Amino acid sequence: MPNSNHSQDTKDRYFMMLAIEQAKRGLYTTRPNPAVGCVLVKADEVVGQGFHPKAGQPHAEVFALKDAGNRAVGATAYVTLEPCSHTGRTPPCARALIESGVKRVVIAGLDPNPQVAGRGVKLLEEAGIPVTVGVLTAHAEALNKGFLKAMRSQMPYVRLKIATSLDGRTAMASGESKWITGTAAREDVQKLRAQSGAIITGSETVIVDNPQLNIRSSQLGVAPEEVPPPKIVILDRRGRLKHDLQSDYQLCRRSDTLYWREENLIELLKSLVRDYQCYDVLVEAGASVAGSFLQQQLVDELIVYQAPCLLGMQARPMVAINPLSLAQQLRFDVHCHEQLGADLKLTLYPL
Ligand code: AOF
Ligand code: ZN
Repeated sequence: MPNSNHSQDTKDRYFMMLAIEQAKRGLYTTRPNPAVGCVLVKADEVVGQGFHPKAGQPHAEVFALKDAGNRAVGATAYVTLEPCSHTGRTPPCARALIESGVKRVVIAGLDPNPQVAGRGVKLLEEAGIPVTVGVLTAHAEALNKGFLKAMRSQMPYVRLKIATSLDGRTAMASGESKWITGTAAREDVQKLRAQSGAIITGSETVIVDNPQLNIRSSQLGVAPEEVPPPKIVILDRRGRLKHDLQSDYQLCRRSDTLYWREENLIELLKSLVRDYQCYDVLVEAGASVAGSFLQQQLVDELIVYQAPCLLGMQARPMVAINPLSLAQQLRFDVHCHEQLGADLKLTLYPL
């Protein structure tokens, strides 16, 4: 807890960190809304806190104001996203803050939602409340990569997840693949799924693996049934999953399955944002789908779970790409590496 000797900047960062911790509590349940947290501080003490739990329910600021009661008067509000100015499913938070009597507002970053986009700050300033923008922006934005990218560019944030051996193999030639990575890595995949509005897979994966692609983890901090189920998209360009076959495969039986029969992946991604409000997209598929996404530069983040084993030359490779020379290689920046059980997790950004 900062004391009176600390500078205002240090205090602002500290309390914004607490607001970010609040926001994280909604990470798996707010879709398609962003995860947002709010902390109210008076005389260096937290007097109220809250987060946005679910689309349709009140926003973070409202919960924090309720928590603080009349202690909100004269407090500083720390919010991880610009308070909204629009009447959506709930009334505008900027108004609620003004009416509560807070004396200052600190926000991590502006809300690019065209319905807000600076108007929240404007409302507060017009009411005579000083606003500081830009405290721990990157930290706060890391929670809402999909929402932010979709609002800014109408394209989703695409994560490509691949589980491989040391020699980059994802299954034996027969298709056998359960399991190459251990339980800790597979639990981590549950978090990726729970963050995603849609999961894209290929018909080949459905036929060979019959995956469930469901959320069943007890490690999310919320019950799996609280997580809005991701839409399942099956790339089925050759129409191999005919209607009469559907009952044989678990994914095909899900009512929210979308079959995509076109070649155009960009159109699919745009449609997921525009028609389904899916802002975070996870690709879990075989080598050819993974290769298409990479080669068309549609991947924002590559996540590789690498098991310390060798599966050999006959086993299936991780991506079907065919660079003709070293100059055509696909390269990445290693953003993060960690060990999960016996396996490695690499988070990479395409260069
Ligand atoms: C805030 N605080 O905690 C969140 C905000 O449909 P609604 O009424 O829930 O509005 C959703 C939009 O509000 C969402 O797209 C984003 O722009 C903003 N989210 N704003 O002041 C919050 N979650
Ligand atoms: Zn709001």
